[in-house]
Amino acid sequence: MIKAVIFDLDGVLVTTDELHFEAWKALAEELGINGFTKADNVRQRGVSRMASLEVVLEKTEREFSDEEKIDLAEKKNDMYVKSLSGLSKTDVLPGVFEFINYIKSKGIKAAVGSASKNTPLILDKTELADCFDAISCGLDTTRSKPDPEVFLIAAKKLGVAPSDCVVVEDSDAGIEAAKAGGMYAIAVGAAEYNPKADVSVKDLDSLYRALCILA
Ligand code: B16
Ligand code: MG
Repeated sequence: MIKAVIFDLDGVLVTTDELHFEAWKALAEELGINGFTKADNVRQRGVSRMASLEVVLEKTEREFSDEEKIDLAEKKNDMYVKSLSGLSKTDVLPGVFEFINYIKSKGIKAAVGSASKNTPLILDKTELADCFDAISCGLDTTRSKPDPEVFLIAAKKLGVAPSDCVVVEDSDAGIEAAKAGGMYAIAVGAAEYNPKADVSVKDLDSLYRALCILA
């Protein structure tokens, strides 16, 4: 029986996926890489900041030391955090508040399971923080999706067995992580049609509307 829904953050709850793309593109351009595209950015979804940097660096012959890579990742994060300054409740994706209220009315718990170390800041700015019973993010983990760690920590914080959890994800790495953790997986957005997902929908708004018709 489903007792909890664990939501990914960027691209599922909030439009910050677009801001990640803009910041990585700006960093790529500073490095003389002009061909950084949305297709490259799809591969950065759900994976850690350092793994995302590698997707950018694949596009240049230049070699970087570990220290230089840390500096580059920090530079991108500074640009990204600056771009979050105007973030507000209006950046929450359609259907999110409604869907969370719906599951809560059924006694189902809600948690966040995100790779992002900026999760607390984003939840605060978008007024989503109080919606969740538990938060698990890049600040809690040592392994990045597709490892299930971030979702298993969320389940543990909720006190719910992994087999009673559903994960909502917009990345292939996240769908893989949910399944590796023994959870159900709902694919949305960029991960829609991922064959490993149990269910695929365009977004949470579509899912919420379908539930309302059936209710
Ligand atoms: P940060 P999610 C992920 O968030 C993003 O999808 C991914 O592109 C990013 O590299 C990762 O967070 C780390 O984010 O640099 O803010 O710590 O989709 O798992 O909510
Ligand atoms: Mg995501």
